[in-house]
Amino acid sequence: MLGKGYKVFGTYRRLSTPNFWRLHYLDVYDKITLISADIMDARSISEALKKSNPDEIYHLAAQSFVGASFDQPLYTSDITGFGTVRLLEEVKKYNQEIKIYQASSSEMYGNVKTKLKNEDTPFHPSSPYAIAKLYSYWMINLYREAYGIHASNGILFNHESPIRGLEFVTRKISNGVAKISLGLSDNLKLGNLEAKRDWGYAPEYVEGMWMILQQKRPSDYVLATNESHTVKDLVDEACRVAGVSSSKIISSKVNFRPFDVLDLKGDYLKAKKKLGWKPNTTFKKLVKIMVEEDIIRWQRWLKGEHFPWDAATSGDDSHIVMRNKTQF
Ligand code: F7E
Repeated sequence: MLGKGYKVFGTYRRLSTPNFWRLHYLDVYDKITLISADIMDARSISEALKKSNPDEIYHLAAQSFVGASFDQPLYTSDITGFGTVRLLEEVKKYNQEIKIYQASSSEMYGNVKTKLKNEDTPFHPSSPYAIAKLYSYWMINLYREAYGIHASNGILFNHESPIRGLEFVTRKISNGVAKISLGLSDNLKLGNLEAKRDWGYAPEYVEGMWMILQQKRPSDYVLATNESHTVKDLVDEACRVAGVSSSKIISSKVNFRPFDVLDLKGDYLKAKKKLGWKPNTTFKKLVKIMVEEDIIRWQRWLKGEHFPWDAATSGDDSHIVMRNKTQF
């Protein structure tokens, strides 16, 4: 957005430990205006609108981890579902000319039988997260039809990059095999290796989000790669790139969800025809980008370098910090 000449405002939730490492990694922290706001708090959304007076809003705020939504279904519904209505209501009051992009999700299709999913495929959500996203999807449709707001859904299939959170399977694997390759860990425990997903490269999907809002008329678009691979395929490719034996990657029942979506493959034909959008990064290239970046990060960290990232200072990997006391 900065590259396109936009003045960018970003909302953030106030935390006792600020978490802006991605903004530093992308070197945009000093180039955007940060506004403290919370999608649970309508007044803070109203204030954010007054402070930024936006032309376009990209609404990605959510409890976005499907696994956690089974443990916290009400919290997920409130943020991922009602949060969108709080935003829509404030936009309706403030300025109905603002264009809104809603981060809808391929998870909304759930275990529907249709192989290749497009904008006309019926939804069959299979998690509290997916149900909350579907609620938002319909609210966007309603505000478009009832109030004429330029509100669009991007139905995005999994989109990944080296700044993906460590709990998601792609990054869990890239970080895990990077550590194994450097002797920092012995194995990696995952869950369901048979699940299939349509994984694409996030920067290309963000370009697609922007394209969606540049259309004269609001509409809903699938962004995907038209390919799906199993988690096992991802493991094998990541291990190949890192030079690690895939026997070190273990499937553990502890990491299975109560209910999982088995196969998600999207059809981006409408986005191609109407937006001129298409994905360029192949599955293998994506895995290579992520694994190589995590290996480089761990190597830099072992040399004592400090740079913006998440792994060594958070969660499962913090014990490695303890082992390498010389780093601190
Ligand atoms: O899981 C399986 C897991 O958590 C992918 C979010 O961005 O994309 C994402 O949702 C698959 C599932 O992503 C582990 O059971 C196996 O079948 O990386 P994930 P997701 O649930 O597909 C959609 C489009 C969104 O909208 C979401 O916000 O991998 N899997 N073993 C595992 N998954 C995790 N996380 N961890 C494992 O150990």
